[in-house]
Amino acid sequence: MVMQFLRKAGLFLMLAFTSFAALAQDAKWNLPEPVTPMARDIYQIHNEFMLVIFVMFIVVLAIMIYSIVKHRKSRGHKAANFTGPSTKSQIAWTLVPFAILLYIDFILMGIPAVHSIQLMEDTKQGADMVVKITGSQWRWQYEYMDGDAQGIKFVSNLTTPQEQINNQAEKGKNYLLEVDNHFVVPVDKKVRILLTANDVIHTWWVPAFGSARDAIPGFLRETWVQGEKIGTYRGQCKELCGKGHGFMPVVVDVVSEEDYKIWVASKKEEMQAATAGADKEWSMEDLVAHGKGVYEKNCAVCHQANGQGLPPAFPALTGSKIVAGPNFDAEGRLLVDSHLDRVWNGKNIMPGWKGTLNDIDIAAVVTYERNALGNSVGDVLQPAQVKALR
Ligand code: HEC
Ligand SMILES: [Cu+2]
Repeated sequence: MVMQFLRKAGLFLMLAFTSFAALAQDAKWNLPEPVTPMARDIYQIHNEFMLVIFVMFIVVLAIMIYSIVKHRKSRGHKAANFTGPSTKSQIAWTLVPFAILLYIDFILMGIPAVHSIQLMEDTKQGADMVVKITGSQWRWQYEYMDGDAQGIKFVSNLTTPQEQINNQAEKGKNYLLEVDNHFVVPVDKKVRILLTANDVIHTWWVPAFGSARDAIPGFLRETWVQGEKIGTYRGQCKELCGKGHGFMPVVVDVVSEEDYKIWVASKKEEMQAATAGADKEWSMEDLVAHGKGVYEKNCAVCHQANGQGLPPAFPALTGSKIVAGPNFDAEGRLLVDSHLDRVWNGKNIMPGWKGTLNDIDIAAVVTYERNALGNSVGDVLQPAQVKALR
């Protein structure tokens, strides 16, 4: 009977162990390798705390096992039946554990924890540059506030193909952790990050940096990053922020000083080129072609690639009265609740795009929506008309 049970239990344990070992091979057991001073500090106190916890666990468990085995009934031990032990011993067995915990909590763990928190909060001291990061459903926008990079501003969109998300294609290596525009920072420079959000609470989080901070609408919150190792680091929004919560990753390139300079120059050129055509007259074909790309990157998450939306949360653009209506009144003023007004200013969950997209992108996406996705309004919105609104 007993042998049979042991054999079965042994077999079970062996199976459990082998499958566990197989799993363990590619599991990560610790925090990712820290690459900023903040992450290193967090990593260190994490390990220290684990050690404290481990020692406490072993000591308490050892006393328990010893007491149980040593005083078992078969050895002739009997449960004590005393009542009302002396006040002295009561005070002692309250104060001694209290003192031990006081020491562990305040000295062993408290001091390093306070040090770590101070490090996290100190965003200003020695900061080399400032970047403002804005979360919105469901993308991050980066804005360089000072230095050579001042004026650089871009949106970072998920690039994982829809087929991979729908299980129609094999998932890539950086599945849901890849974006079109990486956030680029120079190595060893302290980057002060100002965080806010347009709609709901998001969290900008890169595990290897140790920085995670909520981006809250109406507030400017801060964190900082000082990448010590050149490389690409990936993170995610970790605040449940709606349907696209799992689709707004963070990708940061920590690059050398020279590479950073090259990147700043090329980004500025790119931005100039993107707005250079704002004054010329565009053809409908060119606007629709450009608008398709803008739409798929920025609008399709909610309104769907085919324009059918997901009613009632996200209205269809195909057959929409707003899309079919005029944008300007007879005097050329923007009409309230017109197509362009909705795209420019947003409404409720619909984000306003005037701060995110340039004039060409807005003109193109509006023209696209009016003349594609099953609509054929037949008119063109020129980038110059959008520019005039600014
Ligand atoms: C986060 C989801 C989301 C994204 C992204 C989004 N929209 Fe919307 N959109 C909405 C919602 C929700 C409404 C309805 C707003 C309301 O009336 O309350 C809407 C309404 C609209 C309307 C009016 C349609 C109607 O019939 O009410 C237009 C036009 C529109 N969006 C265009 C765009 C364009 C262009 C983009 C991309 C540049 C875009 N949207 C991106 C959510 C989104
Ligand atoms: Cu989010």
